[in-house]
Amino acid sequence: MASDRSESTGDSNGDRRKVALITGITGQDGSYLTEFLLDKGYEVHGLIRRSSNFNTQRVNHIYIDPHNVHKARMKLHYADLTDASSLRRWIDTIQPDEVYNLAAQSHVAVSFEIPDYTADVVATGALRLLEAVRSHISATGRSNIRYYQAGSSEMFGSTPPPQSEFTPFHPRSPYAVSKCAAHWYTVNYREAYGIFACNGILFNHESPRRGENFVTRKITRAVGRIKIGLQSKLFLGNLQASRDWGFAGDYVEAMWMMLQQEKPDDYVVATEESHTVEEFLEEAFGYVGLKWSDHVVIDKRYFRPTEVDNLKGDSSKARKVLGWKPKVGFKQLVKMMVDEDVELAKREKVLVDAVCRTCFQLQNSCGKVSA
Ligand code: NDP
Ligand code: GDR
Repeated sequence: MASDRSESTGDSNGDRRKVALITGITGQDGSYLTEFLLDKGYEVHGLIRRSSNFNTQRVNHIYIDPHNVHKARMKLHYADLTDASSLRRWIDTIQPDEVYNLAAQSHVAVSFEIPDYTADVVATGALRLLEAVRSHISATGRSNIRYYQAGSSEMFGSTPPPQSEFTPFHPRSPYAVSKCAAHWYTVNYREAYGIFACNGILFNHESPRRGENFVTRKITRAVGRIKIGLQSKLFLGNLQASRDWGFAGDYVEAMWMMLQQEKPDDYVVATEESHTVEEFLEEAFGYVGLKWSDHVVIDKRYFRPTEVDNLKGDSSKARKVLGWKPKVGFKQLVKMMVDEDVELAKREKVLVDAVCRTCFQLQNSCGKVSA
């Protein structure tokens, strides 16, 4: 399945292609980052974990059969952040220039249900990957390898906004505590071994590819289905939490920019604008002419044992040093997600109608037989 480094064909002028290794390639950010790096001419290797169903839906559209060696620049390999040997093996085989650690059990509420597993993947998983990079450098002398750690605004937790690189962490969930550990492992490997390792402290970023159990996508999926008549109610938890929501496509560019600097460092990436969940509801339902209060039902099940009330980033360092800024604003983001989810609901409706028609015909023919 894997190609080794000697197969990296390089571009037409003979320069060797840059090689990136991405954990979490099947997730929202992994898919956007892969598109971004392929556009830049990289060869991209993604680590995927085994699942009983295919989990590559977000990257299927860019996948080319690896037997087509001249065209296939994205390659997938089985590994897991809980399996240190698989991480070291792929780093040795692929010999990447850049490693992006995006894999995580990334759902905050779920982390209260499976804290031990969350810590194993998010905290110790990052340590395993850093250690694989360190031992690979030590064995090969390839010291120019660069590492990106997907940090989160959840690390700030209950510390009031605006949150910047100087804001103290006060994590409020097993997920956030684990991300803090991963953050400090990254800093430690940079200081102890001189590894080019960066922490991106990214605020919430969304897209039509967002997992369906995160609040923005849960809302836009419901808006689409309610509009098309497939659903009437939407069950939610705390509507007063405030988040700094940006577009995932913009944020993966910041990840790459961090690894192109002369020196490794940590950066906050945010839109610097914050909205409550209720404001998101207002915007999303309002956009298709619906009233959110006619459909939303509060369900205690979705409240968390400890909540993060208010996140709003100060990304002035990223804007100044990296030259990064977001291109998609709040209203545009909501519109983009609702538009896609209305289309998705329409396609669902066609299927539902077809199934209903078949059932109706079957019932009729069964009726005739039994009559
Ligand atoms: P997703 O939940 O969409 O994707 C997570 C990815 O991690 C998936 O590819 C998943 O695989 C993979 N994964 C999960 N467990 C393991 C494991 N044990 N071994 C290997 N791979 C695993 O997350 P996002 O794309 O939204 O986020 C990317 C990263 O950025 C995450 O680390 C997240 O915590 C962090 N982050 C995200 C923010 C956001 O707003 N989106 C903000 C700040 C940080 P599978 O597809 O099989 O489930
Ligand atoms: P978050 O995102 O916890 O910020 O983590 P999520 O969309 O899950 O929650 C945002 C806020 O909405 C409130 N909420 C609900 N949340 C969900 N999921 N489902 C509901 O029904 C619901 N009702 C209200 C939550 O309480 C919360 O306040 C995301 C993840 O991508 C992390 O991996 C990432 O690190 C952070 O963003 C930055």
